[in-house]
Amino acid sequence: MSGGGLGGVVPPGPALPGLPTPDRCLVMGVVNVTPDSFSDGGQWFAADAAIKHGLDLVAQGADIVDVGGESTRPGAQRVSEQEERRRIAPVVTELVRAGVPTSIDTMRASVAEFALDAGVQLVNDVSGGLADPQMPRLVAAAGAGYVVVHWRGHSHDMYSRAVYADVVGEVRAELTRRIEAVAAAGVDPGRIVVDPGLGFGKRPEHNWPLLAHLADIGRLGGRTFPVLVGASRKGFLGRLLAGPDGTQRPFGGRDEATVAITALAAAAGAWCVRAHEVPGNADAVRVAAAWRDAAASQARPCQA
Ligand code: PMM
Repeated sequence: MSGGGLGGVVPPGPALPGLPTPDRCLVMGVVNVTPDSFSDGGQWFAADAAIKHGLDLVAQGADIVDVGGESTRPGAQRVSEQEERRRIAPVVTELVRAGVPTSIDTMRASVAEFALDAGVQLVNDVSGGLADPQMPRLVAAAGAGYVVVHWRGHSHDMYSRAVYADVVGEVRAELTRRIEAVAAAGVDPGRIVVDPGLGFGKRPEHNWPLLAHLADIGRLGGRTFPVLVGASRKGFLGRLLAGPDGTQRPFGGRDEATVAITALAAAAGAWCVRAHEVPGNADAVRVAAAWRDAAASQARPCQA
């Protein structure tokens, strides 16, 4: 499929160790164990609440639960490594113990190492291995899946780097370099997932072309990688849905637009979508799969 149009639906990406392999786009539910994440900060900051929330997301249809202990909202300052580990430790431990396919959302190898030892299947590194040079080797040694996100720098000044002449071409070129680097560090390319990093060093107008060319985001250096999409509740949706006076739609009013993106991303062949509110997204990926299957089994020439 060229350009991510809906005419040429491709099947979901290959299996990753320890993760579910249904014949549809997966849903990754988000558990931010932070006081300050941009859309749900503070809601699941206590370990008990975070664990319960993770289990609730699975009951609602999440295939994977993504646990993070550091906010990456625009302008965010970093937390200490010790504090990040303190936040995620009981949550990943309990979710893994409960048999939940779990990913750790961290840029720090030491935090990922704790989570991998606890049994998580996937490392979700929004810096694509740039923030901590130890990360790719650690993931390689563990044989885990690795989400390589497009990123140009930490959140405190990410918009200063949001300058693109050709956002799709530049994101693909930079992701290709990151994939080469993490593969050179020993990560099996068959365990890499790529992510355009919506909102990370990108202004609203940069996110839409990346979504519109989703299939191209996964085709890098002669291989096709599974693609993860993290659009949930992000600022570009708030901007799209702004009121007549220009006031952005608040976070809680962006879930329907998130579901719309999920349906379109799944139809365009995304491997997984990352979402805060799971039920609508779990429905959307099933709708997209049924649509795709009907298209495949009922292929017929157009008749006048
Ligand atoms: N976005 C956020 C956090 N982690 N991980 C991936 N792979 N892709 C994303 O787009 C992404 C992410 C920021 O959103 P949040 O703070 O609301 O969870």
